[in-house]
Amino acid sequence: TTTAKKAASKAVKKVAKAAKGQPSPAPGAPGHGAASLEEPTEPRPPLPPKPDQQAPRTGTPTGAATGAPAEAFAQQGAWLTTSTGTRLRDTDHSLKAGERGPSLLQDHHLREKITHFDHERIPERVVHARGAGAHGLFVGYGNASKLSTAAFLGKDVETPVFVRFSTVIGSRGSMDTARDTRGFATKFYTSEGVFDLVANNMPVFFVQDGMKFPDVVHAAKWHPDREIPQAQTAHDTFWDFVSLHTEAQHHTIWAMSDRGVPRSYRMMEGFGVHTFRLSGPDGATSLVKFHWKPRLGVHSLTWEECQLLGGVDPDFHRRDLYDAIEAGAFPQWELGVQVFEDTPEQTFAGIDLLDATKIVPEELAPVQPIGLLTLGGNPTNFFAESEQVAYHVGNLVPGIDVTDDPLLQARLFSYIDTQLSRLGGPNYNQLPINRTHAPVNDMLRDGMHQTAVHGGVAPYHPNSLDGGCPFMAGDSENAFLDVPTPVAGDKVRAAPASFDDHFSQTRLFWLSMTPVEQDHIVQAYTFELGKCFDETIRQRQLQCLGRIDERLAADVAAGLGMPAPEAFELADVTPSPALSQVGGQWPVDGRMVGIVVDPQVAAADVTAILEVLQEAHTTPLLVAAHGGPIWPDETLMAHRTLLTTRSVEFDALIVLGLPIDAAAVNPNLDAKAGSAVSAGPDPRVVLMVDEAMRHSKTVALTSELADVLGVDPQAPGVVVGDPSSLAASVLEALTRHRAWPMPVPVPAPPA
Ligand code: HDE
Repeated sequence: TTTAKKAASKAVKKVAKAAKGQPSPAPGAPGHGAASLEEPTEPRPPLPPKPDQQAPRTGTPTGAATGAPAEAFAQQGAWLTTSTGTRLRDTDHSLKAGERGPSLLQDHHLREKITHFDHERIPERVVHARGAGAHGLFVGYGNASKLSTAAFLGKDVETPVFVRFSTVIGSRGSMDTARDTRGFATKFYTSEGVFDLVANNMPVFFVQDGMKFPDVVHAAKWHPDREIPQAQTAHDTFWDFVSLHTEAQHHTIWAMSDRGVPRSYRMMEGFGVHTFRLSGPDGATSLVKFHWKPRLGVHSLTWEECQLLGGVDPDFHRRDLYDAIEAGAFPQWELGVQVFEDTPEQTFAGIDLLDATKIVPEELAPVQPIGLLTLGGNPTNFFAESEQVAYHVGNLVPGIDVTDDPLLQARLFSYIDTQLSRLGGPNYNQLPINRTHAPVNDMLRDGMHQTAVHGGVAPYHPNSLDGGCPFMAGDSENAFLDVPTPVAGDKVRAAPASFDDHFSQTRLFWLSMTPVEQDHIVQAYTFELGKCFDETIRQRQLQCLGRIDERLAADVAAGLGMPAPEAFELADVTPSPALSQVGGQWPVDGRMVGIVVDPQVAAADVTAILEVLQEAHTTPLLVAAHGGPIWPDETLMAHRTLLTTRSVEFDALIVLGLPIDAAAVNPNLDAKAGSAVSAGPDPRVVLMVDEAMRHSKTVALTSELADVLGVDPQAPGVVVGDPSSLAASVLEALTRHRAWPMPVPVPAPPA
């Protein structure tokens, strides 16, 4: 009736008014999602917008707005509409000629829905397709203000950022734990415009000249005929290229080292790779290399973990980053610089600063911290933020300029060019995630996906019709400065002689590794070359290894069952211990601890362990025989079961009980174990412990369980004790990441 309708409408308004300004409930919280199993069909007052109906977040966790008119994008109200706001009464059926008849061409809702869906995907990035982003805040220490006028480096200046981590080779859906270089790109929304530091987790690059970038990428990506292998360099074309184009050997040894298999994005260093030029308030310039240093230290997975995770949890790094941020274990990095005098030679200690295949050892030029980055917010929408973010090495701010590094020069062209096919036109800087927080007054107009409505009639300079606006800024208005540098020489396609040394720093890296890291490098080369079919390619790469180190070449040759290469004259280099990631003690925030329990374990012991671990900002997960409550009269629930987890998910294991999955036992497992139920522990528990130990993780357990599982209490990483003491021991051990050294068998060279 009309009265009922009026009453309903009044109620709607009242609720809407009360709800205005209220944050909508978080996913999983009461009020969010289904309260009953039935689909809600009763008309009801509009609720506050669901998260996916809210305006895309155009600000950052710090609350800084990007300037996007949020309301213009808002999704509002309780009723389904077309994209043009007309309310709809049905979205389940096409408009048909009769219930069993054909669909009608006039069905505008069907066409809109399907057409939009048909175009939901955009081309993936040509490299770095697979990635994950997060919002954060950068705070300057102020000590770089004498080197650079960049405002965001000022003391206590807070700058919102968006960081995207990535792998390089795989497609968007490939596994996170591939052996690969990782991208570490940061967009600083500074008061003076956007500054992008588009970095990697390795300080050197495969090629010295951008001209060679398509070559190395074509070689590293899948074979063009079968599009395999995905996300890996373990195949002929990659090794064909790097063994011929030997400037790639330095980056290759980094990729074969533990740096190629990070434990977490949170535990990686970042490197700007190129040398940049800073200009200070007095006009003085200096050359710098940028470094990100993670507060949690640099840590890696083992290769076997990577391979298992590729199946068990292909999203391992993405999940790790998201979960750590949700849990409040905000990852942090210090930004640092190595500073060099801006001399005409642009060298330091004989190292060519324009050669992106060279590092400057930290022992020669210490990394000086200049600010702190904290990642404190997950994206609201993966596509709108992590996918649409567009980095560009040419997004610079006053006080930071580029150098003549020929790799960087090509990147200056590539990063905006690639967005044209990826984001569909030249207006991608208007996308919310790319918008600067500084006022924009450009004269760029029109084009695909133009969302601004520009006023005025004179988008040209000079003009009188707009009163001459916009005006050119000078030094006093903080205009960007292309630092004037002298240029001379003939126009040539050539590289300087200093670019010819491809092996001395490669050897330096090898010699800087501890034995366990060297063993991992040997294993990695052996694995990758073992996947190459062409004998010549393997031989050629063995020769390259011989030019790095005799033992390296001999051990890999032995693993391949091939003769070691002849002896080469080796460079005399001083190792840089700073390159090793073994040693030291680090915070344990966000580490995963698996706790294996059964109903015979005292629930109070488990609760006590959980408290200690949670207080230390680690994430303990209970592994039990089945889902749901573990003890009939306790609220503690299993987080994982023997079916849903594997040791590789955890940094450490605490084994308190022996769950037996009596009901669900897989017949194959049964057959293998000769009835898992009656003949001792479930083979999956045995496997978990065995794997964790093989990966040099801490395994903590009671002495009775050590007996039952046949675990040697003296083995590296094994902690035996009362349940009450185990959590503290695990936390202490985790500060060192693993119980190195782990014995990695190296096959004896053939006689
Ligand atoms: Fe990139 N690179 N790159 N690169 N790069 C891209 O830009 C390119 C290089 C790096 O999370 C592309 O938007 C050339 C070095 C990262 O969105 C493309 C050359 C370093 C990311 C491109 C290099 C990087 C990219 C593909 C040699 C470390 C991901 C999609 C001259 C310092 C950014 C895109 C993100 C992405 C070109 C070399 C890092 C095609 C031509 C050296 C972290 O423009």
